[in-house]
Amino acid sequence: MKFPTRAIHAGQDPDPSTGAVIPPIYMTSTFAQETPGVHKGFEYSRTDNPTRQKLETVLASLDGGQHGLAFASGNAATDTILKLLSPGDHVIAGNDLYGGTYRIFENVWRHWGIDFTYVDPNNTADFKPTDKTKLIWLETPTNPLIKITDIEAVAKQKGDALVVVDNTFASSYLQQPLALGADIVVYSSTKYLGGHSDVVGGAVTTSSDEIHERLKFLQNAVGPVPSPFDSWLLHRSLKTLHLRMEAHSNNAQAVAEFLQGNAKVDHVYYPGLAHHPGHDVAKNQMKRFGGMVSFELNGSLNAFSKSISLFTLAESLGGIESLVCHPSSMTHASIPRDIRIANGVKDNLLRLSVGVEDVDDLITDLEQALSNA
Ligand code: P1T
Repeated sequence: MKFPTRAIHAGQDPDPSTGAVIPPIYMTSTFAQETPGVHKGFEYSRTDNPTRQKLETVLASLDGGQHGLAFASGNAATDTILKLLSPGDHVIAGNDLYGGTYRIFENVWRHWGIDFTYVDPNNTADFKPTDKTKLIWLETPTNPLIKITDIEAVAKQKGDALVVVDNTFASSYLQQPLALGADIVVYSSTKYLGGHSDVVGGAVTTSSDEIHERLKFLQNAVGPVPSPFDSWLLHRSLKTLHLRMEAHSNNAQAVAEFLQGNAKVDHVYYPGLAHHPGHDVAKNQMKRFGGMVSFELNGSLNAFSKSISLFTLAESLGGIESLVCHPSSMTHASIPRDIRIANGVKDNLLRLSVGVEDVDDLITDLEQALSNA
């Protein structure tokens, strides 16, 4: 079955006891047992919950994977994957990635003896593992510079290391990392999967039974699980993912082209623009170029922020409403300034999460805010 059909039907059979077309939210922490160990498949909601299980079914299906796991946040999902490692192991990651991921790597896991090396996301050869490399961590498109890494090329040279792809910016609809050779896909489902800025969540998919067993063990043993209500909200959102991603991509392309010609804009980062260094790779590995556009402002940041009205100044991304973020003071403030600047995240960089409002209204708003900047 094709993607939209799976998005709407996977894990969504009508409720057998009542016929409800939308299965109810199983808002329960525990489940009755007839005699010890005799039950209907569920014991305790940290271990498993029917609403979460339905979400995990559709997550796996949309990624073309065998298994899906839902987490309480994207960071919780990232942290759980890192628990697959042992002291002395080495990770290679791109040098442009979400500030919170960098913070988990450097301020949580380095302390436990994991070594991290950061390389140029554009350069496949830099991701070649050493003997100690156990994970290759790709974020593509990257946050916030929207760089593109060739997943298939990195997977071909991975040796014994596992390739993890943070697919948050693309979503399952635009990019299928498992089919390109990745072992694990991770999401902040707070973003496009959720799509309405009303839920924080994370997700992991894989086709490996062994990896799934280890992550499922950690999910239960440590407990970073989403509530039944959050699981239900996410499942509802996934049914329109394909429609939203098409609309985000259309709007972002138009916004990027508009920004490119504006005197108050120094540089535009969007893989749908022909000058973008990752344009050709993105064309191959993504269905569309997505909804995230970054640019360097040649003007007053404060005046721009005060003038812009349809784009809300806020962290996060991927919702139907447009947001603007200043990475150096917001999402990437946990990266030391010298490292951030060396990696190309300048103080005048702004990141747009282009929503699905009318695109002419979005461009009119940007035009007036830039003229005031
Ligand atoms: O916020 P949380 O659901 O825990 O997800 C973390 C995360 C993981 N990976 C990527 C690529 C992300 O962008 C994020 C979260 N990012 C933001 C909050 C942001 O505004 O960039």
